[in-house]
Amino acid sequence: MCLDCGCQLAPALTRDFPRSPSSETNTIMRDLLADNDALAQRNRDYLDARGVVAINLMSSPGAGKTALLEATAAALQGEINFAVIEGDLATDNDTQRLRARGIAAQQITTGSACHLDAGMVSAALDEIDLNRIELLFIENVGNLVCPASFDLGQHRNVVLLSTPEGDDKPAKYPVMFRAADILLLSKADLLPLLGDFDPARAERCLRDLANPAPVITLSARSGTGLREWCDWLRAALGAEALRASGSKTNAPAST
Ligand SMILES: Nc1nc2c(ncn2[C@@H]2O[C@H](COP(=O)(O)OP(=O)(O)OP(=O)(O)O)[C@@H](O)[C@H]2O)c(=O)[nH]1
Ligand SMILES: [Mg+2]
Repeated sequence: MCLDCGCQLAPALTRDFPRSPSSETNTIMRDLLADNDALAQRNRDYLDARGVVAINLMSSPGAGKTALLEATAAALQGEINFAVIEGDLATDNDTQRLRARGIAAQQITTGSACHLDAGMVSAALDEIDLNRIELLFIENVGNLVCPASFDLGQHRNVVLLSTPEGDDKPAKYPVMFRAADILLLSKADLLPLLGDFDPARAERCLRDLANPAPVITLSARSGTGLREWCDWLRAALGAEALRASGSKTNAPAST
């Protein structure tokens, strides 16, 4: 149970469980999110001033976020420099994995919190040499619910749905999938073994949420889809550079 975000107090949308939060709870949660949003915008301004584009990677636990970062580092070597902020409840396993491959990584261990927030990211930013990078990945805590509600100061949201999870997840976790600027259907190498994951159905579930984001079927293991993913990253960097040269900073579409 999340002790930080109050998710256990959120109203359940079912006739059998008609629980609604008190007005006091509503006020506390609104204040909490407003404070977070203000700090997130400070993070974004800080990153913009240094020409760094931040990407919030979200998925359920084990969908392949760290494996994707490892494969991305290999694919972009010598072209785009990036660092990673790693979010987990416990251990620095992922940070150690990335550092072993020469990727600059900074761990946040959240203890009991099931998501990162802007304050945690702000503290981690102090530990990263932003002068050496153009791109910052923030690997959020594995969770398909709360991370989508907390702006961190990122410029884009990337959501992974791994094939063993089933193709109906966008329908079941709409808040997360509405927030996606791109959907990666990960572990595509397992498609022939699973037999019942239909990428077209997963995409239809996303479109039913009125989200027009691109969908890439990808495998960090086989390399399928990595070229399209890297092209999307290049386009995001280009778009942000253009925006920074002309106008004000933008939050991702739906945080
Ligand atoms: N078959 C297959 N397995 C994969 C792929 N990507 C990751 N895995 C495996 O999936 C497991 C979890 O991968 P991670 O990259 O640690 O997943 P994660 O999303 O970072 O996990 P958390 O940080 O714990 O949420 C590992 O055993 C990986 O080897 C893939 O493309 N294909
Ligand atoms: Mg990981």
